Amino acid sequence: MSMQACDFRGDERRPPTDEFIEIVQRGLRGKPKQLPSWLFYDERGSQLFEAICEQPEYYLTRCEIALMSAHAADIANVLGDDVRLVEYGSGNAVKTRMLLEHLRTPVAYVPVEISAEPLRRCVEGLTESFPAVPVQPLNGDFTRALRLPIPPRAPRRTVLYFPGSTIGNFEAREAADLLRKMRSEMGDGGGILIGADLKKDTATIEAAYNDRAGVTAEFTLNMLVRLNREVGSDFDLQAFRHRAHYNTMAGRIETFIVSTREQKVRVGRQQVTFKQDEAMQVEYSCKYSPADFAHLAAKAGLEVAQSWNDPLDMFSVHYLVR
Ligand code: AVJ
Repeated sequence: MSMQACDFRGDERRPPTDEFIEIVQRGLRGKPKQLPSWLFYDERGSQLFEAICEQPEYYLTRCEIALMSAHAADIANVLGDDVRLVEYGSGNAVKTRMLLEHLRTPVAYVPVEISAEPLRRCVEGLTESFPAVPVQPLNGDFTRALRLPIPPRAPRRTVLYFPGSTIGNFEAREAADLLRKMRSEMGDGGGILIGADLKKDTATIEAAYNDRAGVTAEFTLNMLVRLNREVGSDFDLQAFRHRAHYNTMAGRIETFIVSTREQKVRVGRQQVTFKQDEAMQVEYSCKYSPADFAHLAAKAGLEVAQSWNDPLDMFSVHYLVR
């Protein structure tokens, strides 16, 4: 696996077939049409996401790793002794390893991952590198209430680690709901260590979601490949294209699949009509100033105890407490 592999890999992040078709059809009846972002992450999509992380324009992963290189020791100090580290999404490792290397006496590492195979690989890799740290994998959906395994000894605190700015994929309401759920899981003395991409100039952000090699475009259009295979649809891949633009007012990248002509598509037993240039919304990636993030945290009853930026001030990591 690549050095800059990523956090968000859920090829099983989908409901069983009937419900799957129903969700897709409902999204396509919406105005505007819409498809859920978890559709990205089938096996091919997860590979493409890893390739995105290696594109020169996609600064997020590189900068978060640079941030951890610069500050992991300080972060570990703030988290303190006897931490139980619960990660949302099983880390490929790079950033998690940097943290574990500096935590003095971790009680346990609990990767929460919906997809069994990446979870298994994570456990295997981490156990090999950190034989002294008990790994307690949890195969499940981190957006739902978690039942954390009983730790091998009493932790001083439970810290939920949510890197990658994946929080940015949730709309404001859902993001606050997810943080509120995390707040209850971490308990009274606990905390949340969370990555958040910073607001910056539009050109830099838009380039990250429109790489020259076209990997992000392929990642986006892979959704249609997946629908053709799994739902039984006949999207013509030549007649749709990727579009990602930064909405300055909302502070987020908005990704669309755009129909290049007027056309009809069969989706299951349904017939869906597209106008020329009609856009289907497929993903938001929110960007946060430090004040934005503090505001989001406050909505969930949390405060920012400390923040760190990478050396180029592109990406941030916040430590949230009650
Ligand atoms: C893994 C969700 C953080 O939003 O930047 C990358 C996913 N989408 N390029 C992001 C993504 C298009 C990524 N996250």
